[in-house]
Amino acid sequence: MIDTNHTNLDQLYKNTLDKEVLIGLYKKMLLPRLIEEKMLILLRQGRISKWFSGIGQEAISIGVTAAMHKEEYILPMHRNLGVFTTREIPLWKLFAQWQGKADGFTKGRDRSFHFGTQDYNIVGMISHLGPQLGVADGIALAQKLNNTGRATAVFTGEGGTSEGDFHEALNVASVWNLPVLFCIENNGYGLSTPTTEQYNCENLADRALGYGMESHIIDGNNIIEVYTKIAAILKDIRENPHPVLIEFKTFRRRGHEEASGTKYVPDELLKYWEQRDPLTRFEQYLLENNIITSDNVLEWSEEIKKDINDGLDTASAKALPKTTPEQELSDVFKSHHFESVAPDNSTQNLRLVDAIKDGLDASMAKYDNLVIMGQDVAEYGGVFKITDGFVAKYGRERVRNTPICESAIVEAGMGLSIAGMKAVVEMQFADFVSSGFNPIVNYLAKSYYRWNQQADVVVRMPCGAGVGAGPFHSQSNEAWFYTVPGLKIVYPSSPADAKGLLIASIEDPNPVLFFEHKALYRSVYDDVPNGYYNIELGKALTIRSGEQATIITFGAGVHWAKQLIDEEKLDIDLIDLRTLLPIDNESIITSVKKTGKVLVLTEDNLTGSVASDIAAFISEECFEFLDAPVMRLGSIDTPIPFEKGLEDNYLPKNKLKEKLKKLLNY
Ligand SMILES: Cc1ncc(C[n+]2csc(CCOP(=O)(O)OP(=O)(O)O)c2C)c(N)n1
Ligand SMILES: [Mg+2]
Repeated sequence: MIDTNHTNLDQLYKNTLDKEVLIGLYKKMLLPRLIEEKMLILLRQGRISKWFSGIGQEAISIGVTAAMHKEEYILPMHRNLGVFTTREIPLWKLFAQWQGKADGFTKGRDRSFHFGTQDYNIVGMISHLGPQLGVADGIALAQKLNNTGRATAVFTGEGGTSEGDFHEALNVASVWNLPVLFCIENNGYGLSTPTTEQYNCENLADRALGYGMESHIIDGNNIIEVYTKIAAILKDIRENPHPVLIEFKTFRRRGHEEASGTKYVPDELLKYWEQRDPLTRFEQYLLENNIITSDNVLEWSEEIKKDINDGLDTASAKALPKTTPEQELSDVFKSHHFESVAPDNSTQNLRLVDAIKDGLDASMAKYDNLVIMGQDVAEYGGVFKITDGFVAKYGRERVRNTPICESAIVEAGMGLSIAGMKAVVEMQFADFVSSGFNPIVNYLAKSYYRWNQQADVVVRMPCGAGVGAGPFHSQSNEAWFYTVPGLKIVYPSSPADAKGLLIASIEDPNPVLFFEHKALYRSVYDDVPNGYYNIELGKALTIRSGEQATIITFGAGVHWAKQLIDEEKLDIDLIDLRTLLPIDNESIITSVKKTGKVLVLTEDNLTGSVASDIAAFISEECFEFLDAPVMRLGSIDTPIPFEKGLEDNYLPKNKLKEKLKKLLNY
C-alpha cells in the first residue's frame, strides 16, 4: 500500500514543476469536478438518467492526459471525464452526447462515455470493459509500424483486470514490445466487489513481472506524482517502444453509479479517502505556497460554472435524433463504392486453398498498410499453408505470428483500423472464433453505427465438416454471426470466386467474416484468373439453370447439389449465394418465382440456421408463386461427430436426393 498518509503537503508533493504547469493542472482538475457536481444536481432533478462518478480520481485522468501529446490516442473508461475535458472537447458537445442529442458523438445511439472521436484522438469504451485493452495494442502497433514515436494510453479499473482481455492484451503488448501505457485505476471496488474478492495478490502492478513488463505503482491522488512520473515514462516509451503497466492507487468515493449508493463501503474508508481528495488537497498546497489565492479559486470556479451552464443551454437547445429505419440502416456500414477490377484473361488451374493464397498475396501487394495476424501464420505459413512464403515477401512486421489469444488479436485488428490500417485475422479454425466472439459482435460490428468508426478487418474462417475432425474443428458457424447487424459474411464455394471475393472483402472497409471450407481446400479446382481482380459482395451466382425447382445453398452444399443435378440430369436452378450478408434477395426471388419450388440447403445444423431465415423470407415474399412448401435441409441438431460414419449421418449430403424427390413430387 502506498503511503498516502502525509500531513506535510510539501513532503507529499515534492514539487519540481513550474507555477504555470501547477495552475494548469489545478484548473484541469477543477473542471471535471464542477461538471460532476452539476451532474449530481441534474440527476437529483431527474434530468439525467445515470452517472458514473470519478470524483476523487481526477488526478489520474488529468495527469495522464496532460502528459500525453494531443495526437496520441487515449482509451478511457466510464470514470475518466477528465480525459475528455483535458482534451478540450467543447462542453456542449459532451452534454449533447449524454443527452442523446443528434449532435452528440453517437447521434443518440450510445450513452455516456461510450464513444470515440478521431478529432480528439479518444477511443471510448464498450460496456464490456476489457476489449479496449487489445484495441490499444492495435493502435500502438500501427504507431510502431509507422515509426510515429507515439505512445497509446488505455485505462481499466481493477475489476476489469480480472477479464481475459486484460491478460491477452498485456501479453501481446509485451511479446510485440508495443508502446502502450496500461493504466489500472485501483479504486477499491468493482461495483460492490472489494479488491479482496477481485484478486489475490498484493499489488496488481506485480502482474507485470509475469508478462515481462515494466511496471510502477503511483499514488493516484497526487497530481504532481501522476503527471511527472507519467511524463517521464511516456518519454521513454516514445523513444524506445515498450509497454508499461501502471497501478494507480486511488478510491471510488461514490457509488458504482449514483443510484446504487455506497452502503457496502465502510465509513472509515470513505473518510480516509475524503481527506486525500486529489483536488482539495492540491488546492490547499497551492494556497499554502502562495501559488494561487482564494480569490483565484473563486474566480476560476465561477468562470467554469458559467461555461458549464452555457454548455448545458446549448446542448439543451439541440434537437433529439429524427430518423427513419432506412436512415438508421444506411449507417450500419461505412459506405463503400465497389470499383470492379476485371479478371485477367490468363488463368491457372488452382485448388481453393491456392486461390485464397493468391487473393491474399495480391491484396498484400496492393495495400502496404495491410497486416496479417494469426497463430503460426509467419514462417510456418499457417496450418493450411495459406501464408506460406509471405514472410519472405512482406516481412515479419506485416505477417505476424500471434500468441493464442483470439480476443486480443481481433481487438488489435480494430485498433489497426482506428489508426488507418487494414487487418486480416486468421482464425486457425473457425471453431476457435468463439474465443474472439465478444470483440467481433460487440466491438467490430457496432463500431460504425455507434460513432462512425470503420472496422476494416477481415476474419478468415477455415470451417466445415467432412474431414473427420470432430466437434471442435468442423463447425460451419456462420449463423452465430448472421443475426448481428454490422457484419458482412462471405462464404465462397469455388476457387475463382474465393479469390475475387477475398480481394473484395479486404477492399471493403467494414468487418467481414470470410468462410473457407476446409474440405474444399484441396478437393475443388478451378481456372482462376491471374493477378488482381474482385467480385462484388452480395451477388449470388446461378450455377445450374432449370425449371422444376430451385436449390439455394452455399459452401459445400453447392458441390453436393451440383453433383446430384449432374448425375441425375435434373432440371434445377442451383443458386450459390456466395455472400450471406449482404444477401442477394433478388436472385432468390427471381428463381423461386420461376420454378415455384425451393429447397434451402445448408451444412449447418438446421435449427436457427441461415437456411431457416432464408426459408422464412421466401415464404413471406413469394407465397403466391409457390407450388410446394419451402423446404429446408441441414445437418441434424447434434454436435459434429468425429467418426466418418457418424459424420455422414450428421451431414445432410446423403439425404439430399430423397428431400429433392419429395419437393419435386409435391
Ligand atoms: C463483461 C462485463 N461484465 C460485467 C459488467 C458490469 N460492470 C460494469 S462496470 C463494473 C465494475 C467495474 O469495476 P472496475 O473495473 O474496478 O471499474 P470501476 O467501476 O471501479 O471504475 C461491472 C461489474 C460489464 N459492464 N461488462
Ligand atoms: Mg474499481
